[in-house]
Order: sequence, then structure tokens, then C-alpha cells
Amino acid sequence: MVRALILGGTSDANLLAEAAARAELDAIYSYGGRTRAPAHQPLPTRTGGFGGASGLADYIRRESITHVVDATHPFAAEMSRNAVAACMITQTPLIALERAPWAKATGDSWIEVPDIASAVAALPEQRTRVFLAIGRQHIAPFATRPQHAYTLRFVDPPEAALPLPDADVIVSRGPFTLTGDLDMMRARGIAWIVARNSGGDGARAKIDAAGELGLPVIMIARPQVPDRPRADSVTEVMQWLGHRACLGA
Ligand code: 3Y8
Ligand code: NAP
Repeated sequence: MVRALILGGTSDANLLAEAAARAELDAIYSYGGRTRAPAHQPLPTRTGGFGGASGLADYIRRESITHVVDATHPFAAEMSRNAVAACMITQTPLIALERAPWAKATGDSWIEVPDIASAVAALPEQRTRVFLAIGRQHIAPFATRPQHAYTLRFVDPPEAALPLPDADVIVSRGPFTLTGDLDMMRARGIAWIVARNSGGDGARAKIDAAGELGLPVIMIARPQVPDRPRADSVTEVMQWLGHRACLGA
């Protein structure tokens, strides 16, 4: 019998959870515990780290997990690495539900950079108005560019003071809309956007809005994750699970 662990935390993982619940699949949804009030899931849910790859391997054995689906965000590279290692140790089938990176549309002006440090370096010297749509965990490096007026978007309100003298925080968890992001960028006179290439539809609005407004986007490329089987749709993952279920594996 199939008993699946879904490593979640994204809108795609949420769609998979809905499909799994509808199919009455025996599955557990896992959050990393990054946000205060994560979205409710129609599956039994666990929250927090496992304790590295070995902790995840122990969890798989203890919970008699038969299949692991890595539906985490493309920037959750450590979780993805641990999933590959733990599934190797325990010989558990693993598949990644991965969404394609956003591709630059004609007319878009992107500055593609490999990491946060290069994104900071790509900002102009002259004071300007920057929309930092990269969450809360990677703000500190921008403190070396205090001259800009920053708009930040977090899922939860900031607990401590920000390391930026001129910063304004929007608290919103997405998914975001083109109208909403266009209005926000116009109202705040945004001239530059910094984004990570998350892919998917849940946060694409800011990229389309930048394109419509002809604004430059500093686009941070995804980190490398180890090779593993991947699916690009919920249907494919369900077949991967359902197929073995009907074989009674
Ligand atoms: C805790 C689960 C849904 C899911 C919403 C998607 C869409 C918005 C893209 C912007 C970019 C950002 C951020 C973002 C995206 C969706 C999706 C997606 C980017 C939640 C969620 C959790 C998290 C963690 C959080 C990070 C932060 C990143 C905000 C839930 C809402 C910027 C990534 O405060 C913190 O510490 C937040 C940390 C990791 C990146 C960062 O470094 O700050 N996501 N996001 C998951 C867990 O605990 O396991 O709370 O319900 C999920 C979503 N995040 O409801 O439809 O495509 O999946 N989330 C980035 O750079 O792309 C927002 O603002 O435009
Ligand atoms: P990360 O850096 O790859 O992971 C760091 C550690 O957090 C992992 O080693 C693991 O701890 C724990 N962890 C992460 N995701 C987990 C999950 N789904 N279930 C259980 N433990 C998890 O992860 P991250 O980038 O901080 O992302 C954390 C969560 O937010 C993930 O669920 C991800 O899908 C979601 N998210 C992230 C982003 C992003 O920009 N990174 C965007 C949207 C959503 P142990 O080593 O102790 O097991």
C-alpha cells in the first residue's frame, strides 16, 4: 500500500495535496515551519525540520513511508538534497514536482544573476526605488546599498528592525495578481525589481507587471539540486503514485 510523504510549502504542493485527498491516498503533508500560519491542508500535516538527511531517513522508516514527493520550492535546495540522500539510504522511491523556471518574454529587460550577492552588485549606484520580492531571509546583503528606497514583501510581519534605513514592508502571502502588482509598483514608483526565479503562477505577477511597465528585473537563478526523477504536473505525480498503488506495490 502507498503511504506518501509530500514535502510541501508551495502552491503546487497544495494542488497535489488536494488531488491526494480526493483520491483518498494515505499521505502526509510536511511544512518546514517558516511561516506563522501556513495554509491549511486537506491531509494530515507535520511542521518543522526532520534533523537533516538522517532525521528524514528515520522519519521515513518510523512512519512506514513508501513514496516521497519533493514538492518544495526550487530555492529550498537543502531540503531537496536531504530528500535525495534520505531516499537513497532507505531505498524509497522519490519524485520531484518541479515547475519550469520563468522564461524572459521578448521586451522583458532582465539582468540574470547567479546569487544574492550578484543581485546586490547589479543595483545602480544612484538612489532609486527597488521592490525586493525575495522574502525575509535574504535582506541583510542589501544593507551595503542603503541609499535606495526599498519595498519588501514578507509572508509574516517582520519581528526585528530591518537592516535598511529606507524600507517599507508589504505583508502578503500570495498568490499575487497582475493588477495588484501593477498598482503597487505604480503607487510606489518602483524602478527596479529583484526576484528569484521561482517559476509557477503564484508569484509570476510581478514579472509580468515589470514587463508591462518596462522595468528592469534582477533575476536570481535557481540553486543546483541533485538529479532525481521529476514530474512537472500534479497528474504525473498522481499517476506515479496511483500506478504503483494499483499494482499494490
Ligand atoms: C512556508 C506556505 C499558496 C502558496 C503561496 C508559489 C507561490 C507565494 C513564490 C513575492 C515572492 C518568496 C516567499 C514566495 C512564493 C507562493 C506560495 C510562494 C515568494 C508560503 C508558505 C511558506 C513560505 C515560505 C516563504 C519563505 C520565503 C518564500 C515569500 C504557507 C506562503 C519570497 C520566495 O518569512 C519567511 O521566513 C518566509 C520564507 C521561504 C523566502 C524567504 O527567503 O523569505 N516563501 N511561503 C513553507 C513552510 O513552512 O514549509 O505559509 O502557507 C508558500 C508560497 N510561497 O498559498 O498558494 O509559487 O508557491 N514565498 C521567492 O523568492 O520566490 C514570494 O513576494 O512576489
Ligand atoms: P531549505 O533552506 O531548503 O531547508 C532548510 C531546512 O528546513 C531543511 O534542511 C529542513 O530541515 C527544513 N525544511 C525545509 N522545507 C521543509 C519541509 N517542507 N518539511 C520539513 N522540513 C523542511 O528550505 P527553505 O528555502 O527555507 O524553504 C522552507 C519551506 O518554505 C519549504 O517548505 C519550501 O517549499 C517553502 N518555500 C520556500 C521558498 C524559498 O524561497 N526558499 C519559497 C516558497 C516556499 P532539516 O534539515 O532539519 O530536516
